Amino acid sequence: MFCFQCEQTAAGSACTGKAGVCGKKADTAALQDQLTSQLIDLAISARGNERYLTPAIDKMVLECLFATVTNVNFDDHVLTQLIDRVEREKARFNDKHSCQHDGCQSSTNYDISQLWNSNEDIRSLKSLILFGIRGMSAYAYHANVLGYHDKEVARFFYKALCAIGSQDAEMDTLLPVVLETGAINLRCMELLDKANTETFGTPEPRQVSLTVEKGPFIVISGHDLYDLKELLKQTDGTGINIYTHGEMLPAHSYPGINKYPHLKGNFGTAWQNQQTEFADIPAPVLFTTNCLMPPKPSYIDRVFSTEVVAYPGVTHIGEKRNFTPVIQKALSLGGYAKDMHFTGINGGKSVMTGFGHCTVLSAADTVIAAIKEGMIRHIFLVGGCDGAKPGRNYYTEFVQKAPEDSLILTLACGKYRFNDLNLGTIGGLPRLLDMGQCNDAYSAIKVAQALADAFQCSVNDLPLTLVLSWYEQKAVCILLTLLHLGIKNIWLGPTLPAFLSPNVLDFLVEKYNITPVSTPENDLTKMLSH
Ligand code: FSO
Ligand code: SF4
Repeated sequence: MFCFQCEQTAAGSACTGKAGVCGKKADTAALQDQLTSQLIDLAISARGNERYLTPAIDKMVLECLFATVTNVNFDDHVLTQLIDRVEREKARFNDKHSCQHDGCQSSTNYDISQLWNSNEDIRSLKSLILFGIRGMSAYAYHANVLGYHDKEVARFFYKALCAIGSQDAEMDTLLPVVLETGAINLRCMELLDKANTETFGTPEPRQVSLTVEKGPFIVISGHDLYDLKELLKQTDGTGINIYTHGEMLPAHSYPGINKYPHLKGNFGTAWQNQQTEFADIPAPVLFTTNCLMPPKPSYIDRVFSTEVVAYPGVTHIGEKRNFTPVIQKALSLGGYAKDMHFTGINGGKSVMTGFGHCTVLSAADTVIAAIKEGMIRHIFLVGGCDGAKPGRNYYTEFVQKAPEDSLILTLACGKYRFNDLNLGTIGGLPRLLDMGQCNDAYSAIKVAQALADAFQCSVNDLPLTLVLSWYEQKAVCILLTLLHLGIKNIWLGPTLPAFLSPNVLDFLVEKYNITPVSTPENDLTKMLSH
């Protein structure tokens, strides 16, 4: 196998043995490669005939890309079915609309291993595109589940797949597609923000308890708010309480979701701690998206999955979302006999969430006045993914050492390193503002743009520093969005992506001044001296 798409890749270079660090086996990796190759073939076949692409084909493409994101789908049977579906779709498409475009016929039957073995700069740029669209597919998928579609977003997946499959691509033809991936992802995050807020209301700040009350309960993880809403509806009046986990935490801030009184709190911390945190809870866990780690035998019978998440031996809940098996499991396990007062990793008993762009912008005058009066010296966006590497303590220390006259915005699962800390208030606002899930990077961008407008300067000239942590492919598409917007001076860690070749990295450093994180003390000194 060859896979280097995530931050935990073996030895910081690539997973190549019998299994990846994430637990993905070589056979599964081969099927994911085959699936990607098929998608590239389909996109090449469709070039010039896009008008014949149907919403059903678009949906299938999203599912297939999403199934290759890290920690989503480990099930060879499901991946084989997806490959068959793409194969059938491609054959049907070719039968009906054979492509006349120059070079198309010779380009079909693409083999992605050509990419892994190609020139390192071309491989690097094509990887940025491929991993970017894999991440973006998840956001488009969640928006689609809520009935929101965008033709431009849907079409771009084919364009990007064609670029990955092109035999004669050069750096200067691939770079614009890399940045276009960022531009389209911005549109896609905007679509998902609209889908979430129009469906569930505008997020509002909420204090979320980390206590699990006695009695039966279900833990729900991942990003899909629709799954949570359906689960809340189906458990209403059953005596079962619901707790969010990982990236589902910000769901507490949506009025259409927090209106259910049996949505009680949040259980556990970031995704990489699940194998210990789930080992002995008397309750089932439902995974709606990444990040699923291979469940241990001690609890695999309590794990359930929905949508594109799959793992051999884990019960999958179908598209109709009949959660009866999860509900029955919760009732049979019965939950704790007494209230359990869990804490975050720093000992806090609750966490705050819900500072989306509407809430923060409604306080924009306060923030602007506080910056002008010198009460807020600097704003840090400390956002992104968590992961298992010890170097990620950087982010906890960074937040602890950031000066008291700084405001800290955060989003995605990296916040579990520090979201239970009490950092006090500044200008009447909590110093630590959780803007939501990784896709709520859209909120952070809106806030940064509003501040830049207010100060009549560019985002790069604001007293704002982005300190990002990455793990998987959604972080890649978000990073590309920031580059598309021309945002410079991003600090990135805990290590740089293995798929950046030295030349591509040089380009990013030169053009955008992307800097790897070092130590919180050193970095803070440099950040505050600008
Ligand atoms: Fe991924 Fe990162 Fe959203 Fe986490 S981008 S790893 S579970 O922050 O959150 O999906
Ligand atoms: Fe390795 Fe990450 Fe690929 Fe898993 S997803 S095989 S850990 S690079």
